[in-house]
Amino acid sequence: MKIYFAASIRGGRNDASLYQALIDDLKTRHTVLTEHIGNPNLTADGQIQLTDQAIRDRDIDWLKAADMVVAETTNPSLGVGYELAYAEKIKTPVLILHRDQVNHLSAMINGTGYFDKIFSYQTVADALAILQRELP
Ligand code: 6IA
Repeated sequence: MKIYFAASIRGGRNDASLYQALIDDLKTRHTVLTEHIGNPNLTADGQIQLTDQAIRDRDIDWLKAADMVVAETTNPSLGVGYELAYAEKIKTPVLILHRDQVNHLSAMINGTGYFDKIFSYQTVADALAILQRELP
């Protein structure tokens, strides 16, 4: 399955190593179109070769090509919110991983009936178990 992994970039990179662990696990069974999201060298204020428009257009092309979106939403991100709404609009299935003990998921995501696979977790091991169960 082709997976679009979405997580915070300019929203903050505190969880970058967590994203990398989730992507590494998904890659053992699936194709991850956006594996750069876990790259520790990708910083919120880093230098980029692409314009913001090119980044947005390339990401939307990948989103349209994906069979599934997996989003880690604990660190709030406007980009991830946009991608989730886009996935809803084009009816791509979505799985959301969120650490409720860190903060509450936006009502705009939690309150959208389309997002029916929202999993609260605490540890990386919990998140990996969810991915292995839901996306074998
Ligand atoms: O608003 P955010 O930046 O937190 O949005 C993050 C989401 O938007 C991710 O799920 C990505 O799919 C997408 N996104 C945002 N920025 C980029 C990017 N480069 N490259 C790829 N996807 C992106 C930004 C360059 C960086 C040095 C600031």
